[in-house]
Amino acid sequence: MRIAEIHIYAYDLPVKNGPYTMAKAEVYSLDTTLVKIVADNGLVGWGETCPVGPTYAEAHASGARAALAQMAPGLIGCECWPATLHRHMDAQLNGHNYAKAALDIALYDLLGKQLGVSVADLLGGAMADRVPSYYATGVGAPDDIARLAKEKLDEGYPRLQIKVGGRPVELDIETIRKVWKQIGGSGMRLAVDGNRGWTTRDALRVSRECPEIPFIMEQPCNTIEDLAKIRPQVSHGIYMDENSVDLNTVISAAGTGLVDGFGMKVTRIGGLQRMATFRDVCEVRNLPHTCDDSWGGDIIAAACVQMGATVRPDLLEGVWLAAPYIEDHYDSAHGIEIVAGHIQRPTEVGLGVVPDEGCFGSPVSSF
Ligand code: 0XW
Ligand code: MG
Repeated sequence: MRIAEIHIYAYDLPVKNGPYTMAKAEVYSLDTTLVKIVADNGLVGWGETCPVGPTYAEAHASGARAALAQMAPGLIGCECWPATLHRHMDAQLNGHNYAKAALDIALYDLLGKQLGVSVADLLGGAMADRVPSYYATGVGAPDDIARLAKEKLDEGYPRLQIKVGGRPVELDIETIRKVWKQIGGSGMRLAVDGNRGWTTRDALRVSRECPEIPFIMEQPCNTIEDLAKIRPQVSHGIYMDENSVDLNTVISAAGTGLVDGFGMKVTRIGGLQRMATFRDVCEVRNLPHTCDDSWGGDIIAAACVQMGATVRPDLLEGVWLAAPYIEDHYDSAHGIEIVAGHIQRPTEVGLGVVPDEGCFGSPVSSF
């Protein structure tokens, strides 16, 4: 089976009750990119990549489409195997993992359909058909976030991620304490995500002033050097998110014990093939991690759930989806939803979701 056609689509995903706020970003609507690969036997596979605005990661929506258009002509005729595709993509363009990921996901969807198995099977086999999710709040007033925390606990979420940073650190400390008052003792796990927004001074202060609250600090500061600086001085676990831009960085961070886990995005690491390697590296080092993407609709959601289902359950911190912030589904019959803080994995072949006919309008480019 070889790649015969590649079609690229752009689609807007408005944020329900927006904006969504993080330390360095406020987003109202996300510009997602969909990729359709048609094989020479007529089978179709879908992929997606959707940066959560231009300031979260080193990625932006029109950059994804430009990178895809750069690579696409050189991929026509490529055999439909993941490692082959990655070598062909790397021969066309250096870096740009988040764009390559859309093609990688589409290829896995195609391959699953061809072989009659789900993407989770292609990735090694599902450990579970229902995976845990976690709820991520925005940056907000301490009382509001504490109220939301209780609400999400009652809904059945096993984990909460609260956003901090980009404001006086005293407000972040107050938020952490008020949230813990609501969820402490319930079993709900807590991540405090700075999204690169704290100075090392802020991170040290938060850890010193909240020693009794067992949260993990996710990407508290901007750089790997900052993480290394605070590492020996904090009593809280540190997870790397935005800094883990590729497998090379992850292997160093895991290998040197710089971090205790990862917030990981399928598109940032370069797609499902790279994510499976990441999963295996983490398993060898007993490092917990999430299995998310930064944003996107049913296609990326299905990719994250299929992947998440293959992670050793005690290491899976959860599969985060943008679904609670999005109004519509691409696949009106099999759209991916979070119910009671968990997600049912589609068991149909490939990703298990198929966008409704004409959902994204005409392609912005076709090869
Ligand atoms: C909570 N997320 C998975 C969603 C937003 O894209 C940010 C991200 C994170 O953990 O940084
Ligand atoms: Mg994060």
